[in-house]
Amino acid sequence: MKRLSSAALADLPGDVIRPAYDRVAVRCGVVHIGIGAFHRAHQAVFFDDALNGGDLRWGIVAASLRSPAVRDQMEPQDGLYTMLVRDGAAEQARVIGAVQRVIVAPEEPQALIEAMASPDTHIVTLTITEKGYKLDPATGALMEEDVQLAADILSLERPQTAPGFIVAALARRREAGLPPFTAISCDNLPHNGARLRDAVIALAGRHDPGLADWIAAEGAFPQTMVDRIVPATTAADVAALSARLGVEDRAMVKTEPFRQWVIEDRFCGPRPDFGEGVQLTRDVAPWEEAKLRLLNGAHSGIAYLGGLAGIDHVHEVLALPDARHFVEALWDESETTLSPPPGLNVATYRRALMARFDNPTLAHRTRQIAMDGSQKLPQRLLAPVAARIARGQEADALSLAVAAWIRWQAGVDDAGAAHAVDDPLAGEIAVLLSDAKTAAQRVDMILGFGLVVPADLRASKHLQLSLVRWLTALEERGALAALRELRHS
Ligand code: CS2
Repeated sequence: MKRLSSAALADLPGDVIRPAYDRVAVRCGVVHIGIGAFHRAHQAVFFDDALNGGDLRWGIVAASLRSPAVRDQMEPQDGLYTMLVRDGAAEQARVIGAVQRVIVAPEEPQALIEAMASPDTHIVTLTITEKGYKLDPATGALMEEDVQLAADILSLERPQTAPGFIVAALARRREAGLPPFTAISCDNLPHNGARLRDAVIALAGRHDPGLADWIAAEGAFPQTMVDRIVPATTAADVAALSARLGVEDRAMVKTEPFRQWVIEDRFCGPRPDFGEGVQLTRDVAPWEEAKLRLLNGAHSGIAYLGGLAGIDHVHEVLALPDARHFVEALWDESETTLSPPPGLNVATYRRALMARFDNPTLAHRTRQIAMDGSQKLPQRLLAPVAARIARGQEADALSLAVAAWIRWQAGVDDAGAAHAVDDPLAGEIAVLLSDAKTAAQRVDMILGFGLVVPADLRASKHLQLSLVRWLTALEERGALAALRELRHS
């Protein structure tokens, strides 16, 4: 079957939305690092909106820091891909034209630096996942023991990390007398802008203190909250869309109607006139905290409990007898730790979230969300636990979610089926747990693990008891029984 391409656009079925602008006239004002499905269904769509609105400065040069897979999918398609928005029976297909070029950074590091150093580039966005920032979670200092970062500390000839590429490109811009670009982290991390700024300035300082000062004075690293559920595309999704389009689209993404991007209004250069779905604000933190603790916190709980029960998708977990109660109980606890921004009605938000989780056509896999738990747990679950414990409140539902993550580390579900623990710290955690003989010992080992658990939680007797209770329930009776016990406790 022929591939989706510029030439194929005219022959697509009439109900497929396609770029309303001349792609040849587009300039690339954006470089994106980490082009996965989330970028293609989120930031790229907002820039595509700007292009559709007639401002042709906002094309994207995108980069993968590791694998050539996305480049190999998109290059034969002239950078085009379909975004399929699914909601129950309704499905809308839109071809996104914003991505003009994809660079595989290890193959062409200079091409990526040049794109970022181009006078056309005003914004660099990043989705490099929680583990891409290379900062020690406990101290906030550069993770010098990280092999790739260590290489970038020695030399920026061929950078390997996102902060390395940014520093190399900013050095070029400074030499050329250009202003810095605005660097926007789009990862689900608290204070994501500050983390990126810290990593970039610390790394720049290792190479050239003058450069670090210039970045600190002239650069901008707005904080953001990003939200859109984007499940990984499956081969069946590609086959179904190909049948509908009459051409094959190997770079398609599927997502929900909802989309939100809250951006701190701190740019050091031009930005598009963002439209629907984007909010510019002075203070992103309360938005981010609410989203991380309500949406992502529930997601992680659903992923581990559902995964242990052998259930593949989020909407199927919610069909279990006691799962909705668990989610509501977790939200009841987390909600008390928030300072919601004006404009966020938490009750309405919770109802909308439950409906989003229920969307059956998304088929969001519990395994996908279970990935990288060690990087996700602190901001999603442990922070609200700490806030409640500090006030002498219990955190039963949150503790059950944390215990389910501990149980997940064993690599087998309740039926004895094996799963891989996909996590950068999986090896260290496995070693840590290997000597523990009882649930209580496992909890103690995890509570003492400073890379995940903050110091102020370590001494909490209350948390320790609660985790032991839930881990024992999970190990002895399984996730479904634990959910039932939470409901009746
Ligand atoms: C999910 C998120 O995989 C995960 O960890 O919780 O990707 C979630 O779908 C997004 O943050 C929604 O905006």
